[in-house]
Amino acid sequence: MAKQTSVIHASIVAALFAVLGIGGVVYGSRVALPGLASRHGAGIDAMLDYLLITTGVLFAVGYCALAYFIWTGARRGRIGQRLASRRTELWVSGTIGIAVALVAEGGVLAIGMPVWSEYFDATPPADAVTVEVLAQQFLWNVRYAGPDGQFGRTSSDRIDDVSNPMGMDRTDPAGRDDIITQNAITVPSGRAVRLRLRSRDMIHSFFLPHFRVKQDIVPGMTPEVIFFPTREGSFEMACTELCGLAHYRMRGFFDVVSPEAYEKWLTDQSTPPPARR
Ligand SMILES: [Cu+2]
Repeated sequence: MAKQTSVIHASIVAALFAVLGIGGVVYGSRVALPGLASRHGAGIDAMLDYLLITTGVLFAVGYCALAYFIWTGARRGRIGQRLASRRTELWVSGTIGIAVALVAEGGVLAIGMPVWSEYFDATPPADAVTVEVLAQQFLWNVRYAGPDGQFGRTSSDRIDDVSNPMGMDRTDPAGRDDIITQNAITVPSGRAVRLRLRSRDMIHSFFLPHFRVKQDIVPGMTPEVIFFPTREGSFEMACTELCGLAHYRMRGFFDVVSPEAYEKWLTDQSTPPPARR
């Protein structure tokens, strides 16, 4: 009788864990990622789906095997001999280990390498919109080249938090028409976006969840990312490297607008506001 009760208890606990595990996967697969808005992002999503499904299946198979051996092993009175030779044990576990690694790593390479080359190694199209992003505690400085298409010179010794956050060289004519904003990036739809990322003080990480764009920014390095937005809208931009107490304030917006709205936005930024009477 006592044995029956303990079997019932064990079954209830096992069922509870199974419900938690499966429920977690079902819930997580719905809330994990926000709606996709970039071309290369489809490949990243495919890779995540592949990993979730294959490792999920391997996990389930592994646990079923474990349950089977516990079930049959518990009924055995005593273990009198090895059930398999040492060689067979090595061979079986080695084969399973290599097969699992091939499924997981091989799949990641097969799906991931084309995405990697599209995202990091692609030559930007001639009409790509280039935007410079300079991270600092705790905001994003954003710069556009302006009508002349040339970024003005900058240097770190010219940086002044209030009057010159990006360290612009005011004597450089190329920089006169540069447009500077904070915590907001606007780009037109239908064109590739090329982001040149820099950091002023410490490691930040530029994150556009809808675009599957995430790039660490280490001071002294200028990583670039190229991606192609696939829909218009206003999307969240965040820092995803805990960079200090006010890290949470590094939240901004990445707006993809129609080409006409973008031209108007550029003109609005370039013309100084009318003087007040
Ligand atoms: Cu940060």
